[in-house]
Amino acid sequence: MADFPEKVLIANRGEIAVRVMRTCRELGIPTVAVYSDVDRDALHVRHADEAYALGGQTAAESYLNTPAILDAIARSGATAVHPGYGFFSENADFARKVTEAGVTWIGPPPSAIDLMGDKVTSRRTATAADVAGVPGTLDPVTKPEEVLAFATEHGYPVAIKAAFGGGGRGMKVVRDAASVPEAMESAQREAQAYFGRPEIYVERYLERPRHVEVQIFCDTHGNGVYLGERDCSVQRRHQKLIEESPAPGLSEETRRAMGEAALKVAAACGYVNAGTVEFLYEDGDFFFLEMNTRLQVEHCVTELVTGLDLVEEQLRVAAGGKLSFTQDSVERRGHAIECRINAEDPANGFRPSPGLITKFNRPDGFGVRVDAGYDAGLAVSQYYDNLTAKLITWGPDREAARRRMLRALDEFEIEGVRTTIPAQMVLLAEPAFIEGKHSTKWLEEEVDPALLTAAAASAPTGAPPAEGTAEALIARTVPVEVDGRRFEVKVWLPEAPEPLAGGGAAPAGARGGRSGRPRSSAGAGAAGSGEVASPMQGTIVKTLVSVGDAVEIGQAVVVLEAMKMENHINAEKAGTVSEVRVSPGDTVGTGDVLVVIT
Ligand code: MV4
Repeated sequence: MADFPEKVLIANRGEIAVRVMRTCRELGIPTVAVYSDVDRDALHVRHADEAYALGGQTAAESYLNTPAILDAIARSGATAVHPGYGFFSENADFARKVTEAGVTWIGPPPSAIDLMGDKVTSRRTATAADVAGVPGTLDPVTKPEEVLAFATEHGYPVAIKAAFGGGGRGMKVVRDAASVPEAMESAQREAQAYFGRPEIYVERYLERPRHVEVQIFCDTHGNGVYLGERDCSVQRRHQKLIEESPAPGLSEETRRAMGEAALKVAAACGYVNAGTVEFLYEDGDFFFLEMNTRLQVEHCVTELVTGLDLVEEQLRVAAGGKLSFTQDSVERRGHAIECRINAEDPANGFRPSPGLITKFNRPDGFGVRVDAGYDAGLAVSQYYDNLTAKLITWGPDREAARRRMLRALDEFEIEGVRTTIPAQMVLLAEPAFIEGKHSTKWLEEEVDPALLTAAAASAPTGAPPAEGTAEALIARTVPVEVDGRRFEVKVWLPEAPEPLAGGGAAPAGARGGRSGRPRSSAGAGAAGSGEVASPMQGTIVKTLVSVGDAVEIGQAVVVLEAMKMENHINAEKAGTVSEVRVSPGDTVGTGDVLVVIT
């Protein structure tokens, strides 16, 4: 058996396609790119030895076009397919089609993808393997009495979740018995609307959990190894912004227990290749959440800490080889942090900021890695996700990696699109992050949104300030303290603000903070407006209200898809829906009125 596949087709785009090609090149393996019409000049096409057009613009027309990709595999003579993450990476049917064509799938067995892709079967699999999820029901609940009985036993708050859902959508937190019936009904309604199945189940609700996940690797010879954990608690709307390894404050004992639990889950689903087992971690306890059956975006922090090339290992294992390391030989050294540099505007609720990149100067230097999917002269399209690059720093300890990240973020110059960089610089300098005390609630509920707005509004973009940012802005130099050292930072603030540092001014664009804050802050949708306008160009996925419905402030009324992200567009005032002007499938532009509330 050969050590590695002979020729690899990468069924993906952007930074992950480039990343896989780099390892292939180092190993002398020829690579094949596929690309959509929009991606004719994309970076991943330039890095490949050969490239095949898929046609189309949208993901469905291109990177999710099974016949076109199978055709490119056949025409190129590729002997293996790497799916990257997203797109087909967790699609068992596609994996089967590749295998049936006599081509190696660089990923887990389709049966493991199926088992772990379903929340109910994955929870059952973990439980059977003696790995506990958050205490909860394994079977769906239908009557309020079942939830009440559970709450009596375990206490409030409890979480009601969609059985066939994911990503936290449709999750309801219930804090007292009186709220149970209504919360159940609403959870069932949302589960039906989002996932087409109304089944719900109940769990104890953890107030401030951290998201800690374990990287595992299994070969076809029965070897399984865990490669340490990553803390991915800095996220908003389930989009991670900063990841790191090791997780701050985790004891060696917990790390080992979590690693062993992750391997039990992997063994229980017959896992092969790279995978990630996610846990919620709170007060020293950890609970199984789900398993991701792919190489993840944040795999790089594990690479920097272990010194192992996970893609090389994927290629080796896919070719039938044995893992090149054992549990005892894995060494972890120092600390790594990753920032996802997204084309998003932190001053406007992190809304997508597609467009032409006019300047792209990457940071450099010791301990700095950039995995970019774009360069100057390339456009970030609304059709794909908005990750432009990953910036990863390594240091001998967390503080060194953190300072290096701040330095590297400061060096990174991107113009033409707005990016998450200013927000990440603010977050990395926040005391809660420095002390490692942050949780999954931190960014959305505890960080002062005015800090993010002000920092982002001051960032150079080479583009005019986005519509809907705070109106009358004036330049101002404010002191910011980082590790007890003062820096003067130039920011744009609304006229007559309070001082920024400490208390934090609240520019006009930033509303009361907290997770439920309205997202549509475009000019037209002034505070309390009954006209719910689209904050961006996109496609209507669902309407969540009908004429005559009563709505509350902050209640989602429409689901809009833009750049592969689903965005909930919320009501800015309470009232009754008098018009719903859109239906699923409609394309809307920025400022279009979607729903009218009177
Ligand atoms: C929870 C929870 C607290 N308690 N379940 C959100 C995504 C979904 N896969 C699971 N999620 C959560 N489930 C209980 N019983 C808090 C979250 C949660 C979360 C989890 C992981 C990463 C980020 C999160 C952000 C908000 C809420």
